[in-house]
Amino acid sequence: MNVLIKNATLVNADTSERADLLTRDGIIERIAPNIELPEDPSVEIINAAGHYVIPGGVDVHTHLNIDVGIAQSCDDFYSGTVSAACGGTTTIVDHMGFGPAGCSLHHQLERYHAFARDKAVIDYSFHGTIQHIDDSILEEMESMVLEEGISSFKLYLTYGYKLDDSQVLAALERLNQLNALTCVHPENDGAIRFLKEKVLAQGSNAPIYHALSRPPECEAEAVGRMINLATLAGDAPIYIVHLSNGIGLEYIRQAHQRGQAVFAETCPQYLSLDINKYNSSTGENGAAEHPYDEGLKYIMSPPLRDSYHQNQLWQGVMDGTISTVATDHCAFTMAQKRAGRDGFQYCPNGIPGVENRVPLLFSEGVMKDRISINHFVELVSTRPAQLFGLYPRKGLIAEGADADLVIIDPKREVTLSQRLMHGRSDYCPYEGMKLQGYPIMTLSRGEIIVRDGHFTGKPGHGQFLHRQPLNECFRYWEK
Ligand code: DUC
Ligand code: ZN
Ligand code: ZN
Repeated sequence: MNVLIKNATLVNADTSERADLLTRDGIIERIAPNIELPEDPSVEIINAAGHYVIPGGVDVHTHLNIDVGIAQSCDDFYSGTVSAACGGTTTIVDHMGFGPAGCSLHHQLERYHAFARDKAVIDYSFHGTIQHIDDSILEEMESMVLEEGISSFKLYLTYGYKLDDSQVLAALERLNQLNALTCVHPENDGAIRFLKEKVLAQGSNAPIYHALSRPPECEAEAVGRMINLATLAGDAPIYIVHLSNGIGLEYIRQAHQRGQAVFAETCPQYLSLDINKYNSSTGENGAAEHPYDEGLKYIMSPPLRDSYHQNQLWQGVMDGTISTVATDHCAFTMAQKRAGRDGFQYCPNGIPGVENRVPLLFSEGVMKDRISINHFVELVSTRPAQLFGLYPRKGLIAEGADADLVIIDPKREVTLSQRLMHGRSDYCPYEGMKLQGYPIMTLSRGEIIVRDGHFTGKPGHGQFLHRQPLNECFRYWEK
């Protein structure tokens, strides 16, 4: 399929331009002020007058097919990528889950290739997952980066496979040598254990105690520690995932003032939902069956914070301290979440969101005048593509780039609801939220895969993306 988009406003991270755009064989072939209608009758003509055309969204934090020990997430690489496409995302980089204790990096990679192949409807890659450190893992990292195209790795400071400081240093040093980006889930494990035991000993197991036993300081301490460890490891660049609080944000700001390459991601849930969700006993649709059910929907780590932190995060987005907005999409059904009726500690952590990111940031960010449309494109597409070795093939509207394009109608009003979503979770965390502007068409490598909220693509269209090592310009911080 080839497409001619007429009368569009093409938006990149640094420019907006009124022009026509022609795709051929999955690539953007031509951009010009007025492209003549081609003789070829197979070219579909789309009039995009009054709409924005942006490079397809790049969500660098999803968890599809993940087994979190107490539950298996409900979205696989088919349902999760259909949902992504319907929300204007055309590339994901999935955080692989943990494999058996002691397994190699390649073990998980092969499992995830098998999960995604034949299922994904948009292009995809994976972050490596570091569950332990030894000589063989450090050795294996090289072939992961150079041969497999996996140029970023995630490590955890909490959960079952947390690394201690010496292991973190070994990982940072090695990944830095290989020009790979280290992503970190920063929460102080010991502090959480202490606080959790305390609330549970008091018999306090309602959803709100999930948040109260993982306060902002637990996350901020781990952010600060990572910043210092990265310096000790020879100025290794780091990427902080799902930043949810203002204290950690301040540490990142200070690191930037020293020129340190610390990149931060936040997520729509931390910008638009707050801690009061855990105390709610009624949802949008009236009384819940059990007093905990509404709060359980929002059990995730780190948890939702209060409005102070929410405002700080918006400030960080607006002033550029935060580089990307991703989702941490980790979807469960209410039946799975209800395990937490016996206590928050039994509720699988995570929420759906891959379909909501682009529209939510457009509406809350651009339409509410917090960020420019170009800055929005930078946050949801260009900067994630650059940091994770996908640019300029992804994250850019230019001749020669992949024709991954999303058309947004700024006049379209949508009230978010589970009924409109395409994933397998049976609730939407943003139920009832009114958005101004919405994606009306998604193209993946020139194929129209979503028209007006209807998925028209096919499983297996998505290709694995062999990613480049970290670009030299991201070895230090420069705005
Ligand atoms: N937190 C994570 O760190 N991963 C998956 C879901 C969640 O809530
Ligand atoms: Zn995490
Ligand atoms: Zn995650």
